Amino acid sequence: MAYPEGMAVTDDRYGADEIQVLEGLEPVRLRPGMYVGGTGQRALHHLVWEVVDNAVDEALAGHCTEIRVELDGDGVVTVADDGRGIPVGVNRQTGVSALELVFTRLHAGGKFGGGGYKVSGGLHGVGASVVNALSAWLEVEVRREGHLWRQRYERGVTVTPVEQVRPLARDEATGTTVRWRSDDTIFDPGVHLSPTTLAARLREKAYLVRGLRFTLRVPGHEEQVFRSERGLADYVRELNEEREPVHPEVISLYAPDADVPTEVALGWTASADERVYSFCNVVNTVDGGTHVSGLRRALTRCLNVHAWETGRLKRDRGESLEPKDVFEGLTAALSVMLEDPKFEGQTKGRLNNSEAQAAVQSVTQAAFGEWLAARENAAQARAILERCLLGREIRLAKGRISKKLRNAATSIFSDSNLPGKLADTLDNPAVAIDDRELFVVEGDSAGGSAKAARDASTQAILPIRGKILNVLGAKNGRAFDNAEVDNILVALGGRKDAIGKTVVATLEPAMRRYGKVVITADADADGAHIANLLVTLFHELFPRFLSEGRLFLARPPLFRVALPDSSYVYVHTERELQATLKRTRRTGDHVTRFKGLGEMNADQLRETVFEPSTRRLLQISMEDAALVAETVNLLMGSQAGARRVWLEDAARDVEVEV
Ligand code: TSJ
Repeated sequence: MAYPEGMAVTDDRYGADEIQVLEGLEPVRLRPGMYVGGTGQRALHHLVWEVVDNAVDEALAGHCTEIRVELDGDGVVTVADDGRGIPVGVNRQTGVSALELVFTRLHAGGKFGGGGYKVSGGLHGVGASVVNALSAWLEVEVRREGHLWRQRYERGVTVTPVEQVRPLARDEATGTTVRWRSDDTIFDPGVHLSPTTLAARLREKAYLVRGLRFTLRVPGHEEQVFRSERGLADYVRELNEEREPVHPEVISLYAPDADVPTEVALGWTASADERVYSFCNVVNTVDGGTHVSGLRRALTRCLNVHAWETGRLKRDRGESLEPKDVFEGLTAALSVMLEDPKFEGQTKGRLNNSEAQAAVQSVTQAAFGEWLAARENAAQARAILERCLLGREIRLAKGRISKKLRNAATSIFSDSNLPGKLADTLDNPAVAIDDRELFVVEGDSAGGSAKAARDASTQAILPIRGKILNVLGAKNGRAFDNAEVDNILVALGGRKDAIGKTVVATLEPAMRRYGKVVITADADADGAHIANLLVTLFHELFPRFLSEGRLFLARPPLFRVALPDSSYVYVHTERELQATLKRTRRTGDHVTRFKGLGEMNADQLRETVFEPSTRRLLQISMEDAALVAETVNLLMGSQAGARRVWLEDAARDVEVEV
């Protein structure tokens, strides 16, 4: 093994005995991945956290109030604290300064001397020596025992002894400062420390160690300070800033003096997801673990007891909340301190100490139980319980729906419940659902000729009579009291489910009976009104179907112009008619005007509405439908106004694929 200049140090204290120490760090340089998880950007940040976490440990031991992190823009990092200073005394066994051992021996961090750390962070526990090993150079300064002490290393090798630099000034505080430049022969080219990543992690650490002040200095940026007085409660408040809280105050449970010091902060929101942030010894346990299980059990238990005691759930009827109900919409932060943390999993992100579960569970159960029962929290406790009960209702409703869907799946092909008026597609399993079209046709008479004009293998007709219900005017779930609305739902393959008094329609993609719906109404004001109401219905009840671009509006022509060769062209607007007459040199005598679909014969209907190669359809986008629904809503009750709403304003013409 070739050692650099460091070996040439002539001081007697750095003789042959120390080869052992120097050899100690060579494995780190040979296999950095094993110690810092690689040689990329993450690994580079890892060095900073390794050093910062040592200073955090000093704060947790109660001896440090501030940690400063500074980048000089040239790859040099400085981390400084105002703790007691790393001990500099010579270790009896080795004859080497404790300070030097910290930086030159693997796993030496925090384990030496008496009265070391009660708990130790550094998830990976590799210590400062790993940072030293992977640095081109590293300098440490200690202010302690009345003096400033200094030592320098290069590539992990000691190059100066522990020097007494000068006495401390009278008002000069004790502390440790470490400055280093990572070795770019080890790290990937171009990797650098990210100020935003550093800031985010320092902010997080500030929440985890109440009162500890972090400052971050980066060239070209103002100094950032992170400090929290109320710990995780501040964190949860920040995390929930964009959400709708269910109760005004974040709940803070704090047991710093428990056997397993524990802190919990809880904030329920109206959001559907759960966010649980967990930490052990100030290190994020991204995959949770035993401490999170303890929290789950305790919160579920407490809220069940509260629900039973307040009579909101009946215990004797077996009614209870599940953890899922309780955690829906919850933002929780949980921090525990363990003397001997066991981190498991691929990325060491899961805590595995069984004592952590018992401890968190008992601390949380006692403190949260008391909080829920306290008179001054009655209103908030009620709001939280109602949120959990809603979670339960949703869970039960989902269960009922999927059970019904499972049951329905076997009977779907029997068609026995389909609307009597539906002229369905032929029962040919070779025709895919996506290739099937449902034409919702206004009026029974038009329905009759439509039946003759369609291609029965792919096209179904559902005639609806007169005006359909404006679903926006219907109370919760009452839309399906309307037979036409109900027919549309059932024909499409949808289901109705009651959640309490509310009827919910579901149109599961797997249960669909058609891939497209074509609204077929006359090209007049009444037809437009019906089309508007149908589009509104889809917007309100089947938004997914709509958003997938499956809803269309048939555009039957208003005129037909006969040409000299006995062929003809269909024309859709007054303006188009004028242009066509001019272009074909025909007159009004050659024009047929259609007053409605009912006036067309089957051939004309086939050509203008059903035949994919000749028909005109408008695809209704979500935006179009939203606009229509909004307008319908605006004009609700004002029939005269509603008649003037012409869907054409909102819809856009598209080429429709065959
Ligand atoms: F990571 C590190 F080693 F480089 C490092 C350690 C970096 C920084 C910025 C700070 C520290 C550090 C270590 N700050 N404070 C301490 N404290 C001790 O090492 C210490 C001090 C006193 C006693 C004692 O028992 O008197 C024990 C210890 C472990």
